[in-house]
Amino acid sequence: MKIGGATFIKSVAESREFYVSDKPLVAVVGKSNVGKSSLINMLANNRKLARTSDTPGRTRLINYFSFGEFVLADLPGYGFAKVSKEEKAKWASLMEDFLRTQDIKLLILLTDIRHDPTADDLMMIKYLYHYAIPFIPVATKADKLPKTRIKPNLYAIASKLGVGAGNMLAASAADGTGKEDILAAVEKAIHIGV
Ligand SMILES: Nc1nc2c(ncn2[C@@H]2O[C@H](COP(=O)(O)OP(=O)(O)O)[C@@H](O)[C@H]2O)c(=O)[nH]1
Ligand SMILES: [Mg+2]
Repeated sequence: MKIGGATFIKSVAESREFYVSDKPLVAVVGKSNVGKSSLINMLANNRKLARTSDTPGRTRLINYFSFGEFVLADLPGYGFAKVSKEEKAKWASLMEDFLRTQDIKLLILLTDIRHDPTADDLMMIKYLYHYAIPFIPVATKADKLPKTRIKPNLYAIASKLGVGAGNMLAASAADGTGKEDILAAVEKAIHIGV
């Protein structure tokens, strides 16, 4: 699938502001700083579309982007230690509402290929199975590993997430690894009826 000119739609902080459209919805989720916004920019061929940051935990909003054939939601990251209890509760209720009520055709679950999945990643997987949300696990920042470490790390992460090793994708926003595979998964998911 070719992406021609993705654009920002809006940011929302409340469930009642969720973006409604007749286009299929795809979402990206993962811990703060894992590379969600960078991955979105890679898919869009536009480094300036989603704001990326070296400081984790800045995005407390859902950012929606139009990718033409589909809408992509950049979900607020989890696992950032320095947020208040109130903020955590707000995040949890926003995420729960989103996962429970939005018709998500595909969710891209990002982890860092250099690290074991976190407790929050495992919790997210549980939610995804519970709400029967189609997802692909993607391990990003693959450019930070020597080539020989990519497959072993990918398989170790798959095993810890409890997903099929063959379904796990490696990605890198720095060198474009995984872009075609992710877009192919999106295309397949958005064309499966309803
Ligand atoms: N080397 C490398 N750095 C990355 C990659 N993806 C993200 N980063 C860096 O990781 C930091 C966090 O990225 P960002 O996309 O803002 O993460 P988010 O909080 O999940 O949206 C930024 O400094 C990015 O430049 C990648 O694939 N490779
Ligand atoms: Mg971000």
